[in-house]
Amino acid sequence: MTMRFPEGFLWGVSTSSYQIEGGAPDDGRGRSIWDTFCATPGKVANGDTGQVACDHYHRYREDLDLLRDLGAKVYRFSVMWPRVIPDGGGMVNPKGLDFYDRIVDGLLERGMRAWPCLYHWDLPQTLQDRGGWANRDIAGWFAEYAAVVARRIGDRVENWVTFNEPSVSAWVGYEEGRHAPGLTDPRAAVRAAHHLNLAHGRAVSVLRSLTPKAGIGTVIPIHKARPLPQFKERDGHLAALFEDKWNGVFLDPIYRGRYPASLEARFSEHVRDGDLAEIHRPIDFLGVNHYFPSYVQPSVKGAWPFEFADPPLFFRRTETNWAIDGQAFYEALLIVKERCGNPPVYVTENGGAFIDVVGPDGRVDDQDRIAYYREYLAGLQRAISEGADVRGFMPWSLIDNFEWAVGYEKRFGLVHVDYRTLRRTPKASFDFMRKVIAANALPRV
Ligand code: IFM
Repeated sequence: MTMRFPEGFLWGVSTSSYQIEGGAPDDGRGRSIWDTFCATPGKVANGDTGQVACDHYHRYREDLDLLRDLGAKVYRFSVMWPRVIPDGGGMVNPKGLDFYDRIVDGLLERGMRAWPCLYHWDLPQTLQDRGGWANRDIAGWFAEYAAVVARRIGDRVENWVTFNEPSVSAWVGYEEGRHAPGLTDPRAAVRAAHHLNLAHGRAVSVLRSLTPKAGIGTVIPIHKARPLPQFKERDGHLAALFEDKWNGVFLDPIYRGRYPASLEARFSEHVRDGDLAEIHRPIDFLGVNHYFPSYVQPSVKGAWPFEFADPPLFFRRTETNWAIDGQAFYEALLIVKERCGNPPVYVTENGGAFIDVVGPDGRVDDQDRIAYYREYLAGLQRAISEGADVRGFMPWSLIDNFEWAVGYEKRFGLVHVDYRTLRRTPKASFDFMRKVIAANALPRV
């Protein structure tokens, strides 16, 4: 007995540049805000950095072979802005572009399609020195960078992704300070959020005119927010506000041409005439990332009247302490259906960190990760059966990689990476996903 996915359902995999590439000093790559953040004592667990990461910059052929062996049809990778334009603007680094050219050709040679993402958090440090996402000029800088990449690889791109999780860049990078650039300035965070949206809109216009045949989308992590069960009545409004902050700020300008009513007052000082029309340009799909349900509780500490709460104890958790709940995934997909008018959706990230033990035979039997995917893929099928227009799924991630502030301790890959030898070993979850993809179905237990 199996549970089938719709005909033509698209299977792929996602990765990101800073998390896997390494090759930091090579071929003229510039410095990113994550290089700076990692070099700042106390910011990243164990002092880990992305200098070498998985050395994908040199071992990309092996990784593309793994993608092919998995049966992936598409690959969402990200382009590192400072590899291509080391100072963010001005001089272009041809060797950096060559690398992404090789990736795209390598995919096509292996029968796969390219979905490059233009921004997965590695901003050139020189642009941060000029205010980064809090500086309105960045919308223009981003559009120029998008044009440089489009001119070089755009003839072979199937779908562009403008941004990966702009909400994390704004809220975690500028307000909470847990990610680069490490600021704790709520007003700058709101400004950054608006400029990330504006940059998206400008890039859509550039990409449409330079690559009219390619599709364009963006990737937003969709949160299903809940009050703690014992405070359902009291905190329901906080969950709604939380979803406005994390989902609505990035979805509503694109799909409704405005900011959520609850947040208009916070945004109005940064929004100029014409901005919302620029952001409200049609896109072809929405990428949805989702990992865990978000529990909220009141807070009087920060700029918002809520904060993350520890989820109820009955949930199983991943190694990053994220509650495992396929029901929340299903609900997140229905949020998109309702809030955005049921656009075409690709799940562009989903997965979990677990303790991966390398057995004496060298194998990693990651049954916890397989159980996680079973539960989440079942939630996905339920959303589809209720009319959500979900067209594809990309697990996070192909290989273990640099997990930002928690360094290399947490592993999300379908493929194990030995960070001493950089040897890749497919885990049991790789075999599981390969079978799911081949059958276009979730085998029942
Ligand atoms: O590793 C990250 C990725 O870069 C963005 N989305 C969440 C993943 C897991 O934390």
